[in-house]
Amino acid sequence: ITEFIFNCLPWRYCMNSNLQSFVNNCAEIAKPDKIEWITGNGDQLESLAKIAMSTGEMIKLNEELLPNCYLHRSALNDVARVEGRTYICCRKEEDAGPTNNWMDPEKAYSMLTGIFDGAMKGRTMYVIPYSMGPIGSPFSKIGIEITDSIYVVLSMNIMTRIGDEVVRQLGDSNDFVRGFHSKAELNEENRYICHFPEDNAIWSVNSGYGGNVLLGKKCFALRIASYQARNEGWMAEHMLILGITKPDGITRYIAAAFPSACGKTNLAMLIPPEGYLAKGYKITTVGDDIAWIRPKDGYLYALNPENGFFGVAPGTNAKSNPNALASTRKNSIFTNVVLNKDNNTVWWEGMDKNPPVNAENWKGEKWDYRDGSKGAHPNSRFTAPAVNCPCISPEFENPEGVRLSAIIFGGRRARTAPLVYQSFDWENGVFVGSAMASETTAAATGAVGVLRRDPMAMLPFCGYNMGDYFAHWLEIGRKNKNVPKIFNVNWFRTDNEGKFIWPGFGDNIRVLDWIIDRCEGKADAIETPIGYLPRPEDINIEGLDISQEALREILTVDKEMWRKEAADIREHYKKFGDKLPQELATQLENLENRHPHVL
Ligand code: GTP
Ligand code: SPV
Ligand code: MN
Repeated sequence: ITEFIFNCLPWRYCMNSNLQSFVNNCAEIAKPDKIEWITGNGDQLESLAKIAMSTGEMIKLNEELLPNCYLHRSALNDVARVEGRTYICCRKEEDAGPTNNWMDPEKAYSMLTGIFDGAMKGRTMYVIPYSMGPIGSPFSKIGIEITDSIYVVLSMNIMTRIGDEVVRQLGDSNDFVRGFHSKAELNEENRYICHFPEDNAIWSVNSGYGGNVLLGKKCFALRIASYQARNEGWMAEHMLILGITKPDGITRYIAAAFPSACGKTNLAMLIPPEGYLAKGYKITTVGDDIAWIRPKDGYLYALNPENGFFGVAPGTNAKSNPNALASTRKNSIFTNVVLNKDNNTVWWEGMDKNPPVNAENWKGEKWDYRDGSKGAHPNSRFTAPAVNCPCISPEFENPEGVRLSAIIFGGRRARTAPLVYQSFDWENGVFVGSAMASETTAAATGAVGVLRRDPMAMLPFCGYNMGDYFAHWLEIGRKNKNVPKIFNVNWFRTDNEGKFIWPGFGDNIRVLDWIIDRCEGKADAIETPIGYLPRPEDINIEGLDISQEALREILTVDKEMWRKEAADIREHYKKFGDKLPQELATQLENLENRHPHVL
């Protein structure tokens, strides 16, 4: 009987008046024909998938080869995050800071209400209760996403924990993030991704694409959560979390912040090369994109708030990332990849050397790879449940998170940044993170390959003034005695022909190995103006096809380049004005002063 009561909508309305008025308000504005509560029940999700198949929103794939998998194609003008149309709407413009688009909340609500007005006419409005983090964990937080997209419902089911259990957990609390999404007409001109950190609210309209519409991900778990985290004394970061087990059988945990499409999923699921496997090394995945980090007893503990992976498809293959590929073999959704018409499976560039002959490209057009065009969109993605991942960590569901030994920053830099270096201390590490730069990728609309400063890989995701965010990082270090050591890596140094010098992928464990040894005082390093670097002989290259010379090259700190780099950081820092913490200004001066003497 309780089950029966629970499954009827009015009961849920009654149970929480805050929820009730939120849902009613959204319905009044968007005017859907129907409201459907997402219970998380398998039959309900299946029937939604059927509807999506009948409208062409989802294409069912080969049930034997890819059980319960679907292909989705987004609108042609809607294939990535839109940073230019993403806003932080807080009362004071200064609180959004120099790196965010800002809009006055009143103005934003009134403009958006106009765009949302009647946007769901003729459609069903779905109400998705979801939890970021294991349901009931003291670290977890609850969101409600309202949407008119079945793709969003099915994707949220993979990416988060959804349904009745979340509503039970919420009880009569008002502590939930209000997400209001409508694909509306998918009109680019009226596309807005607006965040109201002071109201715990997100309004997203006229997009149907991943990071713009799966509101638990970047919108909540980074932009809103970073704001909450600062107020509550923790951190929400764009970081993978991995466990590295060494031959001694002990697992250490590392979190790493790389900008979008710069290698988080790949590093999180790394398979060590033969020699390392034989010695007993193992990598386990706690998370591939987002880390919620809390101080406890002077240490930092990291939890992955997500329940699945929204990973970059191109380049994922049985050699580069077999764990990611395996994760996508059932209960997954593919977006904007190639459809193999012969066997109703999917393909993307870099999957294997046999592109399908009878195929449709990401746009759904007949596609012949021999004409030289790309079949999958460069930002095509898979949405796969974390439980599918062969190397998922036994700590994945640990409600307390895992204790971090190291934090790594990194980016795509053809030159300048060496393969790896260790910061002198936490403060210097915060400086390194604040000055991070990386070449842009297809994960966001706009030019690709342009070098830009992307502090802590959070440039598009920090929900408040980035100067205050730096100060928050510094404070975490001051207040906690046993914070992780901070490192910087760059897998993307190129030679004169533009080829990557470092083999990357599984071989990145050679660098992680040095990092852990440094944390434990077991590895040597040389002091340079930018931090501690390994000598070439400190990196194990056994079984690797790289010359000592090449290794030496990617482990050098070039004086001229770093002089330019320091000048560029000074420029970058200017935009923060008096919000730039004094400690970081001093760090920059120290770098400039160390140069003429040491190099
Ligand atoms: P988001 O999901 O957008 O946050 O991306 P991500 O940081 O998880 O990046 P991902 O691991 O999906 O990698 C993106 C691209 O970088 C893919 O095309 C990979 O093939 C490439 N890549 C990842 N690791 C390496 C590496 O070690 N070396 C090189 N050369 N390329 C890499
Ligand atoms: C990223 O761009 O960093 C992603 C993909 O992880 S999205 O969810 O679209 O933000
Ligand atoms: Mn990401």
